[in-house]
Amino acid sequence: MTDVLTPVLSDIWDAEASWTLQTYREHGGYRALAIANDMAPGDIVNLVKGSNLRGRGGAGFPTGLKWSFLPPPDGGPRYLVVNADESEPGTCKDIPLMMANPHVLVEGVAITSRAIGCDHAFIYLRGEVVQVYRRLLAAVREASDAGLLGDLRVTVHAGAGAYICGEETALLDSLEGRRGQPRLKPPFPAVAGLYARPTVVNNVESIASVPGIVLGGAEWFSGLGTAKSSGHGIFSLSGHVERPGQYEAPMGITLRELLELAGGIRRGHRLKFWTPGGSSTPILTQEHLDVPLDFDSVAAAGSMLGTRALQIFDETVSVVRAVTRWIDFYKHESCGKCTPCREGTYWMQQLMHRLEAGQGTPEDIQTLDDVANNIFGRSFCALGDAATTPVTSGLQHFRDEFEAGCHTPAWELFPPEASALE
Ligand code: L3W
Ligand code: SF4
Repeated sequence: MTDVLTPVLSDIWDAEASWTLQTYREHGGYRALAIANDMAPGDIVNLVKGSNLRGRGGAGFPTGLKWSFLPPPDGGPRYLVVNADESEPGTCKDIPLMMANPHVLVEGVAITSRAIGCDHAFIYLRGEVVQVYRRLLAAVREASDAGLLGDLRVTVHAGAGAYICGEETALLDSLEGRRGQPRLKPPFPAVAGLYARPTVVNNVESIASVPGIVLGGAEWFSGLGTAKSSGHGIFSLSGHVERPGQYEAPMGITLRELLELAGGIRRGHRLKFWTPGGSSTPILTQEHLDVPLDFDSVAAAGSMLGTRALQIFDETVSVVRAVTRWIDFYKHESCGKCTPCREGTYWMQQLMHRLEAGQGTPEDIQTLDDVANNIFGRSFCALGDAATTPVTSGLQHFRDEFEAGCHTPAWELFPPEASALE
């Protein structure tokens, strides 16, 4: 089964001092940059376009296409901003990647900056992960001192820990020193981004995939995975599995295969529900074990691939309790800019807490469904839509547990000690 793994981004994670320039270079690091430095910028863009790399931050937008949306150079600045604000519940791929091998990201930043003609790149990191901040700063300094970055300036910026700052335009506002709230799109950042200048915003894993594409070629990368979801990706498994962690594998691998790698569901238990890409992606169940984890197949199964954050829950977990915790999160993280999300997440939270306590009514379930459906499609940014998915997908697959919440508290139906993670 281990031959399914494709360690490209994670190839040196187990090496001693894997985060240092020396170790990275011993494993071929910065060879891709040397190749890219001899290429015309347009050829690098075409290479990434030809690889069919799709954004690894959740939306899956084609990376090379995004780069090609930048208007022609006009003599003014243009920026690369790496979205390292990893905050989606269950998502734990970018932070381990930056901790274990920050240089692959720095090399990707240098290549991408050359491709898009930028001389100042930013890495926007969530503020809580201070150890990653230090590691990135050290890696940028090492690369710069070794003369690898030329005239490129790389700024590592630590945010203040708001989920909304992972939304690309809120991130840009935050980077400019304002309160992080989404901007109206269009104009997209490619046209008017940081300081209203053309800006490419890409996820950490997308940019870190670029050196491998330069070395392996577009054909190699597009030959991995599926026709419409090329390459390899990091799948993070958490929750009730024997060996939670990050597994790098071709796109299109199934949860059944990943569970085999991760030692299966914890002993003596069985799969109840899971998320393919964090709490923003509708939950799936046992019947979806063989759905290929690529953008289209997961969408056809009624969910989204998202960030490949596979949160695994066994039969001891109350769906009502899990949904309540997620709604608490979205209510807390709603930036408050638009009414459907600001007010709707508050109402969903009230209703979920009533149901969790066994004090709900059948009308509450109807109201919950109505509120979710009135947030969806009427919110200013994707957070509002995302907040509804735990509720609507929970009701779709486990309505009986919501109905039970009209008379029995979740902690009686599912005693907390049975569902504890060891
Ligand atoms: C120029 C056009 N650029 C689209 C660009 C756009 C953006 C990218 C994708 O949300 C999802 C969300 C979360 N000209 C363009 C254009 N672009 N049309 O393409 O855009 P979009 O709007 O499809 O998505 P988004 O706003 O980036 C991301 C979901 O991911 N998600 C969240 C994950 C959270 C993390 C984290 O914590 N790190 O990633 C999980 O599922 O719900 O649907 O760059 O500018 N005509
Ligand atoms: Fe803010 Fe929520 Fe509206 Fe997005 S949907 S702008 S997070 S209030």
